[in-house]
Amino acid sequence: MTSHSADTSQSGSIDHVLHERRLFPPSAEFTKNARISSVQQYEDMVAAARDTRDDFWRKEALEHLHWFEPFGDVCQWEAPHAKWFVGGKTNACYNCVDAHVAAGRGDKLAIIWEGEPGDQRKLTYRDLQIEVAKCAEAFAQLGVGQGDVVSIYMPMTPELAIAMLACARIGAIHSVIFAGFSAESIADRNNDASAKLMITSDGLYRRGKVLPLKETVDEALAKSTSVEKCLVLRRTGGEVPMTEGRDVWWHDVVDTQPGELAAVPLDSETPLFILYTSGSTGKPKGILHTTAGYNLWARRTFEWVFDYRDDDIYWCTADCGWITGHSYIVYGPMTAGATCMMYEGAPNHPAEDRFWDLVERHKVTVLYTAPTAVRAFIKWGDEHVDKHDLSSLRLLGSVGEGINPEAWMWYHSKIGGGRCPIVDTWWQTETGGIMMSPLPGITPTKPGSCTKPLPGVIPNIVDELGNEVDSEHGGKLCISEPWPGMLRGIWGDPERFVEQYFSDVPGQYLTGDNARCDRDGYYWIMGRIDDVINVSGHRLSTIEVESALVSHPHVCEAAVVGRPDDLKGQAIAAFITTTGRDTDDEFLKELKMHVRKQIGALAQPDDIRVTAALPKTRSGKIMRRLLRDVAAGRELVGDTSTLEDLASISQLQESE
Ligand code: 6R9
Repeated sequence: MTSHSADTSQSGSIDHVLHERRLFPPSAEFTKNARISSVQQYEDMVAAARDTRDDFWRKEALEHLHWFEPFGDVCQWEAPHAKWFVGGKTNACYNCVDAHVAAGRGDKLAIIWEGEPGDQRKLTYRDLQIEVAKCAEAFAQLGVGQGDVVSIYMPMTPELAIAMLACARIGAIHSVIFAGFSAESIADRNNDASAKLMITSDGLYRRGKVLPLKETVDEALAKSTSVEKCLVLRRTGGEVPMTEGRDVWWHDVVDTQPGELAAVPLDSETPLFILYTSGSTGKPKGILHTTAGYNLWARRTFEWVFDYRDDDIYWCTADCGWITGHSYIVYGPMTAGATCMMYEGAPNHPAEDRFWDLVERHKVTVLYTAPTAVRAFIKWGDEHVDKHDLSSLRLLGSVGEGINPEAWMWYHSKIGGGRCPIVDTWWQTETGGIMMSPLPGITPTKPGSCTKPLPGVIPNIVDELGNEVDSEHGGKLCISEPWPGMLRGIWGDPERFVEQYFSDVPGQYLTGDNARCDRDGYYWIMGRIDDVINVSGHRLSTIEVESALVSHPHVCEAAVVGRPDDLKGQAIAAFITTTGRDTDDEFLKELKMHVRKQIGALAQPDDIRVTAALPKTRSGKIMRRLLRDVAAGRELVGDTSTLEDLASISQLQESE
């Protein structure tokens, strides 16, 4: 291991992250072959993107996207509204698929897929082109055209990527909904986006069981006012109800098409997709990304950060229901022409070594996963890793939350054999792609830091009032200049877009994260500034969960906070007051199921505590800070003088 260790005895709590000083430079071997192989090269790119922004991105766009018609202005920026590659015509599906076939690379594998039961499929870029064209042809037959919204609620099968790309092919807008969300959540998203078509499957495999999807979709469609048709993929072969006139099978309407429809030239700013994510209010917001800028950002950040090589077998373990799956399973790697692994199921089925078995058998070279998964692997024990030959790996990535130094060290030594650089990538649904990350050939890494901004990203740390602060001290993280992959809006809510992201510091994008920057210019993300919690790398707003709890007839009031959890990063702790009904274990179980039904399994509270009253300030605000301490089992700290009901706090502590 190439550790320049200043102090290797530290463990990795938040405090320790602040004192983390270990430095891991890339090996000379890695640097020699890397795409970006000198600090000078990086600094030149950073300077060019900053000082001659339009020239830099003009060149990038001309080299790395296909243009049916040339663009004029590179960037029109009237904060907070950006237009990139103005007036040009391109197509994200063409860039991902057809461009490779046209360039004689049609035989290259695009997707190596494995289902949870062990079934396998391999699709070349040419295969993908035909499948995507068929799917787009079926869309036309189902009355879906440019500008229509298509909701996708599917397992991680190739058809999920095919459906996304088919939308891009004709200018329909996809809205992928993670296949763990409830019928309520699907209906909310369908209605908010006025989705016209819904795509799903009979079910999916998870930990050896078949989970039904179609039934959930049926329940959602009963409440979705705009959806006209439902396209159903047969995955598990289970019996599912089909509604006459509305539901059609994939094998009937997609597989029977000729597969010839060409990609439609689309204006650069054509909406590509909506992806719902949690903000600080209860209502998830539909983050809007458009075609050219997003596509370029996804491709270039993929190539830079993952040091992409033609012979890589790249595996991002995310689900396409999240932004990571959009940018780093589909749009980034496919535009680059990479061979992508895709896996349907759980990491511990049939046993805890499934990932390592996949890496060994498919000779995965680049692995991109989340800290919550790394923590689970640590818990399951090294023996599952030791059984497998992981020598094909050359680079490891992390995303979703900060990676604790212990998890970083384990990932580095146990999975990476001490030889693979780790890229800890910081970014968001809104940013479209990675914003800060080590470049694996040049950046010495510090466990727990996402290191430095990529070319074109200008971070700025401000205080409560929006004034620039000493960045070593830390503050709110903003991005002060536009970048091609930035969100273009919140679907149907232009005011919220401005208010949420661009009003704290006018003209600058507010990320919602706190960060500090150390003397070496390394950034450390310190967590959210708002009421968003991060459960296993998934964003949830506390209010969303509170609203679900309060919608139960026997819950009067609810306060939800995150508490530290070894595996999930944060677990959900709920405090409630009730109508006085018997609050036994049965009731708490019922409440957990209720939240599950309202939002989905990932929002189910880990603990629910019933209390006579919630601690509030005199102005009636719930004192979340105190509840966070109670939930974490910490001594109460800070000022409690404004507490309306001190008794409620002591009662909460007793009930632990
Ligand atoms: C890509 C993705 C975004 C929020 C973000 C931040 C947290 C993501 C991180 C990280 C520290 C990292 N986050 N990556 N925090 N280090 N490497 O996860 O998007 O689901 O929108 O979540 O996740 O708090 O603001 P999204």
